[in-house]
Amino acid sequence: QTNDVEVALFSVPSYACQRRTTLDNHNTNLTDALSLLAENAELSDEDGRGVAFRRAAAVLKALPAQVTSMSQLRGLPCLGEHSLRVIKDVLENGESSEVESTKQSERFKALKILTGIFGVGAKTADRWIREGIYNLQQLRDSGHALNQAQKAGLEHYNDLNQPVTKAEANAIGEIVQKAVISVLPGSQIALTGGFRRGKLTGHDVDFLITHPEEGREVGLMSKVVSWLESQGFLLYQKTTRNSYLESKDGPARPASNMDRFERCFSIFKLTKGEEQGTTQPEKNGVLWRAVRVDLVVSPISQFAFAVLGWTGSKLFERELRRWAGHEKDMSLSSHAVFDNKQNRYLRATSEEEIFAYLGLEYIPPSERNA
Ligand code: DGT
Ligand code: MG
Repeated sequence: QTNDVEVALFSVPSYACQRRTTLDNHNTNLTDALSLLAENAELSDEDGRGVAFRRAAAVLKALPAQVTSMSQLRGLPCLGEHSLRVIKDVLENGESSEVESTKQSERFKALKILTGIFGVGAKTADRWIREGIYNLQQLRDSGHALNQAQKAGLEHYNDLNQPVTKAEANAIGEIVQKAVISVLPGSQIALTGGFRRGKLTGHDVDFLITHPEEGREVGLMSKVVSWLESQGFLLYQKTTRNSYLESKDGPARPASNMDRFERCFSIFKLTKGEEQGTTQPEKNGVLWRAVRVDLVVSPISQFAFAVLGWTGSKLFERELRRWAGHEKDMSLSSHAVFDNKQNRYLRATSEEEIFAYLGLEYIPPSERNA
């Protein structure tokens, strides 16, 4: 007889876009810990560390079973010294001391509260914290001048920090659908973001809008927004103009990973009961709630790239672009893919074609939850 326990070794490819990652995560104890450290790094302007923790968490999300011992991790990619230390702590002690101390730190708590305000990013939150502002009341009392987005964010703080359900996303989808066909018959919408990946809740609802005839989508956003406003559906909106046409450096090389589609950041006023299947009683007699909604308009010629780019997850997108650049000498964006070797753009009308160009097995949205 032997006391050797057979330890299953997992094998995982190193880019998240080479893996199938469903929502069925067998290692939430570990991925929650690593995700919290990633979030803390991102909120502290340490993006490199943030990505390292995100990559480590994503590897664990892709495993077919729960990890119970460090020896099972041998040979897995993306697990750096720091991530391994956190994992070891959780496996051996049930929790990570670094995660627990981060969670309890006044700075982290304040960053979470302040960036929970729509329109407030890590930089602004950090500046306020250095002035001694740690919560909403201190912010209100400080007399700081807030921009329109932040005012709306503060006003609807509780609603916007309550997860959006799939039923609510569907209800908003029907409203957006009605808006687009009212202002331009034949227009089409696609639900993107986390809900397209099968998530049951989200922090917002993301839609892509297009029209099957190239060029007809020009001017569409302002008409859709006006329609929604006239019907009383918008509590706040800010539309940013597409700068793609004016850009000199080409669609595959945006200044950052922000793309150049015409985009509307909005806060919807969703009447309760408008979503199907809710049994929720109205609270305090309030008959509606605020929901963050992002609208993006894409010309049909770029639609497949836009759908791929807006479906996420964020890490999956980042890994797709890294794969394209490092492994295929191509530049991928939400507009196009440029083949540096052939010195030309490659056309695509479906996500499947884009994966094929990149030499990747097709991964459906429900398996992009890296
Ligand atoms: P959520 O909303 O927190 O439940 O999760 P997601 O996955 O829907 O994340 P979200 O809404 O922040 O973004 C949806 C996807 O769209 C995300 O995976 C990456 C992409 N995305 C977000 N903002 C931009 C942007 O400015 N440009 C491009 N190209 N993509 C973006
Ligand atoms: Mg989303």
